[in-house]
Amino acid sequence: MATIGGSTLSAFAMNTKARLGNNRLTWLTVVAVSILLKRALKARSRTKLIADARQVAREVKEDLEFDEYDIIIIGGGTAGCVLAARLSEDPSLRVLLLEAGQSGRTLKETRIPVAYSLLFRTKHVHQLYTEAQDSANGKRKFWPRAKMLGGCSSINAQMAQIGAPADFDRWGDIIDDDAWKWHNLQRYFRKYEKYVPHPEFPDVDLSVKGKDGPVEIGYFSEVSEGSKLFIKACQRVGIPYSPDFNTSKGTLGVNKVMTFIDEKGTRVSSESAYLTHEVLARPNLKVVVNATVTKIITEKVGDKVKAVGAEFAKSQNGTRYRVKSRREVIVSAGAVHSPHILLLSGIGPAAELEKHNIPVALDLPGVGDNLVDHPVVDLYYKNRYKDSPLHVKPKSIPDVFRLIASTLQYQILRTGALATNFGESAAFVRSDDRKLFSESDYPDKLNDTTSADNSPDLEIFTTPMAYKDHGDFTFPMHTFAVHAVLLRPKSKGTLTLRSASPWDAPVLNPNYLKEPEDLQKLVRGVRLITKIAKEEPLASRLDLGDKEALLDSDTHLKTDEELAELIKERVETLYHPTTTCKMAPLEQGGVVDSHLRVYGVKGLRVCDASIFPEIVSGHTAAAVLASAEHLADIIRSELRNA
Ligand SMILES: Cc1cc2nc3c(=O)[nH]c(=O)nc-3n(C[C@H](O)[C@H](O)[C@H](O)COP(=O)(O)OP(=O)(O)OC[C@H]3O[C@@H](n4cnc5c(N)ncnc54)[C@H](O)[C@@H]3O)c2cc1C
Ligand SMILES: *[C@@H]1O[C@H](CO)[C@@H](O)[C@H](O)[C@H]1NC(C)=O
Ligand SMILES: *[C@@H]1O[C@H](CO)[C@@H](O)[C@H](O)[C@H]1NC(C)=O
Ligand SMILES: *[C@@H]1O[C@H](CO)[C@@H](O)[C@H](O)[C@H]1NC(C)=O
Ligand SMILES: CC(=O)N[C@H]1CO[C@H](CO)[C@@H](O)[C@@H]1O
Repeated sequence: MATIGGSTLSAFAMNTKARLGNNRLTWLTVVAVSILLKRALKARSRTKLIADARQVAREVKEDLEFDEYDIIIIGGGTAGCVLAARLSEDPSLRVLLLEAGQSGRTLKETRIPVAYSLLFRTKHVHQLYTEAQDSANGKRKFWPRAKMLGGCSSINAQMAQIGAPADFDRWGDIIDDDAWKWHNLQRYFRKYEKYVPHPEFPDVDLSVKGKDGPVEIGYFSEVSEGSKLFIKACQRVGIPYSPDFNTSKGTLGVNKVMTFIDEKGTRVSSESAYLTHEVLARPNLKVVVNATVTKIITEKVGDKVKAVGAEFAKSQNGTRYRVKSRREVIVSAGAVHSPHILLLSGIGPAAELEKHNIPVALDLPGVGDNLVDHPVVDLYYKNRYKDSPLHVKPKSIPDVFRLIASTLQYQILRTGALATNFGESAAFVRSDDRKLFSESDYPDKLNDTTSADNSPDLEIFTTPMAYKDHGDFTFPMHTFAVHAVLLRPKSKGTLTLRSASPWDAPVLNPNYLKEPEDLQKLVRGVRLITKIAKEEPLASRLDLGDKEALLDSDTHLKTDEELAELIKERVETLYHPTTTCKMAPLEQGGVVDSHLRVYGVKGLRVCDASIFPEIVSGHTAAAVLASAEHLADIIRSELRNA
């Protein structure tokens, strides 16, 4: 196991070494950095996690009875950890959590805010790709999804932004249940949250923040000078300062983003927040790692289908184990894997299942439909002051010394290059804001896809340096990057089976930019970036005189048609797929009802980003955490009233 201990150097050090070659000085620095980080993080291995399946389950053989639990949770990700912790608060419920990967918090790349992208190409992350995107120059896009406890909350950019309040009012309208509307749902954001005040941000209204939830959030990440100046430049182009993106008045405005980072400068994942020593010590909770669920077991009861358990294995040809559920199975495997598991279990569009010879347990057309994601386009600028954290991926001996200095700074002060979450400042705007996009420049009236007049459809955010290929390509010079995100895309896609094997990734097609108006809105977003970049005080930090081809120094001179070409070429995922098991009425393609019960199957629910009735106009982790807190309450009250 890749613990932070002993002689095991993690991928962090290995990556560094791979880049530097094999000389003795390099080795010494790598060892030094590793030891420092080990001391800095004091991570302990999770002794209570169960890796030996025989402790909790029986092999699939005809003559065996199977181990029984009240509730089986599939996937120990962002939602799964919340559900496991909250449901096991009731000592009479026997809860089993099955997670495909290992512990996330024992990997130091998940603890150090800046380091997460180093995990993307490792065994701790599902290496997924979309189909070729017809409307985006035919490219396939890399879609990393975490395979570890905490799920994507262990590898995300830690931006703690909820979405707009009206997004949730729309959820409530779609499923016709006020419990999902903002005025009710906000209590679950408060429930998971522990906002820790920061002296530099006195304007946050503490009365509307959670105080004693398990998930610490605040302003404890490092912010580069460029990201600070971006906030000022945005105000000069007409984007108001927002003291706190939470507001019931809407989320429009610009500021530094709050982060899922604690006072000690370490990432807060749903594993680190919810699967504490105390929780793992509960006799009624079993958390199994290295357990990939291959299907949900269903039975026909009269004319009803009932979920009665799950099958899992460690690897493709490993022993299959089976467990039984007395009450229910909750699928929390994320927006990619939850619909995948339902399809593998015969729950989904009948024609799709028959194509792969999977016996149809229930024809449910919505499974895998409505796949939607936030597309993002990056613009790259020169950093004139050469103070970007380029050395976190060292390419020279001086870089190595800078990395050691940053490591010491992180260890002692919890600040510096290692403490940035990368997504530092953000502006939330509307593509129909006439102050930003004048009628003479943009006469077209685009369809409004926002959730309300004060909700955004574009986000512009900054990173302290530029990258491509999800961090695989670092620029050879000091840079600063600004990114445009389409928050309410009209384009939707599908998730279907590649084969009947649980070990083959599903076919993913988000149909990026398929709807022409999505592209038009992104053109406005990119145009806005070019204006902000030319505005003081940011402009003098960026060297627009450098005509290096990798940079966007001249992008402001491009026509809208040229910007559209740039967008089609560069568009990538912001890693936010949702809505593949949509909470909506059955006749509108819904998969789950307002209690997240799968239509037509007893004892089966889904809870994670796949149930979003619509994608939120912000970052997705917060809404996943709140949905899981909400479901835990729903289940407990059902049990009380049973
Ligand atoms: C790189 C990246 C950056 C992001 N940045 C941000 C950000 O800054 N802010 C933000 O709010 N959101 C961000 N997001 C998105 C956000 O993290 C996700 O939307 C959210 O965490 C999803 O939660 P989930 O519970 O739906 O799924 P996940 O957290 O992905 O959990 C799914 C879990 O199920 C497990 N699993 C899958 N299949 C099986 C199986 N067959 N058997 C057993 N277990 C299985 C997986 O291993 C995983 O642990 C980012 C995501 C990524 C990947
Ligand atoms: C899980 O499996 C991997 C790969 O087979 C192995 O390296 C690791 O030690 C296992 N995890 C645990 C907690 O046993
Ligand atoms: C599992 O077995 C199949 C054939 O039975 C083989 O093709 C495959 O490579 C094996 N997979 C692994 C991971 O060993
Ligand atoms: C708005 O949506 C309608 C219906 O989907 C479509 O016909 C129209 O072309 C869209 N308008 C723009 C400007 O894209
Ligand atoms: C819904 C909510 O929490 N809104 C509050 C967010 O913070 C601002 C102050 O910054 C308050 O005015 C809102 O009421």
